[in-house]
Amino acid sequence: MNETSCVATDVLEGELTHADDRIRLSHWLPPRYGTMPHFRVGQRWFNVFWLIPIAGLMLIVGIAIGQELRRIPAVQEFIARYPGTVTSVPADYSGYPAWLRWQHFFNLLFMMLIIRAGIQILADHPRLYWNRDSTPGTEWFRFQHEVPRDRLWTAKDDSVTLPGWLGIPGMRHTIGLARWWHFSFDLLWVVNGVIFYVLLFSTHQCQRLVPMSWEIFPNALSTILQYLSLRFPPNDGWLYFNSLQKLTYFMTVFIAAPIAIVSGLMQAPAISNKLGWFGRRFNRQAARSIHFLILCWFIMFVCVHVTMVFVTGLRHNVNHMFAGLNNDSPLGLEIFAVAMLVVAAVWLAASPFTIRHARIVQKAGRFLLGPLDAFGEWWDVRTQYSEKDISPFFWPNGTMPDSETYESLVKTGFAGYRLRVDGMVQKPREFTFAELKSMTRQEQITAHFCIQGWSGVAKWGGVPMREIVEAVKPLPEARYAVFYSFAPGADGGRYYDVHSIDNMRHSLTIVAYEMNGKPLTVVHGAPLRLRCENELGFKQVKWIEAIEFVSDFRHLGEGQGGYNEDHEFYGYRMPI
Ligand SMILES: Nc1nc2c(c(=O)[nH]1)N[C@H]1C(S)=C(S)[C@@H](COP(=O)(O)O)O[C@H]1N2
Ligand SMILES: [Mo]
Repeated sequence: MNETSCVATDVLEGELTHADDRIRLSHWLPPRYGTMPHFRVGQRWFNVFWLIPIAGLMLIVGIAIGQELRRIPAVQEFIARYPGTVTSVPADYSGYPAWLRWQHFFNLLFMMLIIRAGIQILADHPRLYWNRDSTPGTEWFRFQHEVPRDRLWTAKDDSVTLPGWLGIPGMRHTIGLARWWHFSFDLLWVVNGVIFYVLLFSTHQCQRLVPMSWEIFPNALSTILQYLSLRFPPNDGWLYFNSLQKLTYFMTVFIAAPIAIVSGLMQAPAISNKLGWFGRRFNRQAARSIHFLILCWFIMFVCVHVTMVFVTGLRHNVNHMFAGLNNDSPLGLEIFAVAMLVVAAVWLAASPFTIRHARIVQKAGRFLLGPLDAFGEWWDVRTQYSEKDISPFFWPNGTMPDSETYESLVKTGFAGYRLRVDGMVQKPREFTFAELKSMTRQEQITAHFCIQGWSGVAKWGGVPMREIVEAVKPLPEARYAVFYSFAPGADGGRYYDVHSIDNMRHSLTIVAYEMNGKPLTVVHGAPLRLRCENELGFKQVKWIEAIEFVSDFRHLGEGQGGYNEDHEFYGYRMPI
């Protein structure tokens, strides 16, 4: 090795930049607005907001039909026979105990944050698909224009700005922060939900929510007729929910919530890639679409539920759920008002706080979720795909390299490229491109999960990382591998990312120089890019210049374990 074309990684270390602990407008992606949400039927796109007048019209016509129907004697008999409430099961007389009232409040507070952060996550790739690939034009839902074809359009370019009162924190491409909110409150919401399930079934409260007889169905139909005809059934909420209520609550608590959890987890590369056929069948895009439809259900539920609480006797309803009383006292209204003020305060503070204290949000989220991420990473990936699954389109992403060194490598077809591997190793080394290609060539067809939400299947060919690890022999203290890119990150300074050494020894971790049977293109990371299949896309460093083994990464850059971790507040471990 007498050439000196490679830079030692301690020099590269010095080139890593520090990052702000808050979001500064001048350093962030400039705002870009999308479109109104649209859904596609066949070849045509429809604005979602058309559904509002359509629903209004259907409601008006429904009321007229309901009133006509109630004139018919047979319908009157039906309603007399099935008045709407199944009382044949014993009523629960314990009213609304404190645990139930607190859990209801926490649930609504957590759901508000989860929904807002979820919409922010969606805004990072504002398109939904049913197919496994994310080919532009095949989406069924979007709030973004068509993908331009006349220029390089990365997934980051595609992200859109939201109003700060809606998304958390609203600014474009703040998915790193939105995910901490979403996942942290998911965890709290699941804990709240598990406690709720346990208490529900260890008290008589389960009788409120769980249908115990088939009579619930005719009674629910009867309730619909009564509501529609605007002659409401009596509100006996202290003792019983009517059948329609009961069914709706049951579906929300016992069907929608579990589906939300499963469809959320199925979007994780580590989990999806571990599950073999199940992960292949319920691909990430289908899981995302289902997750979104459950969001629609929750939003609809909240709208209808709140409306009904207001129009069927607000004072009594909030006395039940907020004060635990069954009388005419004003206490329920007062507690309800205070609860709503708390919700409004959290609502208003969430986005400004996140922008000002981004690093705190990241650290708090990591504190809460760190152990779960470790669990996620530990799953042993095994899902591979076949040639026919290869996606026709694979979104490009990231900031392209712009250095002269890199340009000159491109001009020579990477003939002069050398991969430097050093740090805490017994045998620091440089590998020429020819040497890398003469090592074991491993091919794998795997799914790529970008943090933003798109995915794609590609065939990758390259050198197993375990072989490189064996060649350089890391010292026992070495715990991580740092990948340095030729390219800068989005806010200047060098792109880098850190991986655990265990992941580097995994049989499916390779440094790839081929994609879909052809030499890797510049856009997708030539000459060399990482594939580590239990982590998200941003950890698959492209345009690799060097690899360094270290015992710790706190001294690198801002110390968070990678460029996007430092600058965009992502988590270092991202198996989900
Ligand atoms: N050097 C570097 N590597 C990078 C990025 C980047 O910005 N710079 N972006 C990452 C992200 S966010 C993704 S999703 C994948 C995208 O790989 P692709 O362009 O081949 O689809 O590359 C990752 N590797
Ligand atoms: Mo990504």
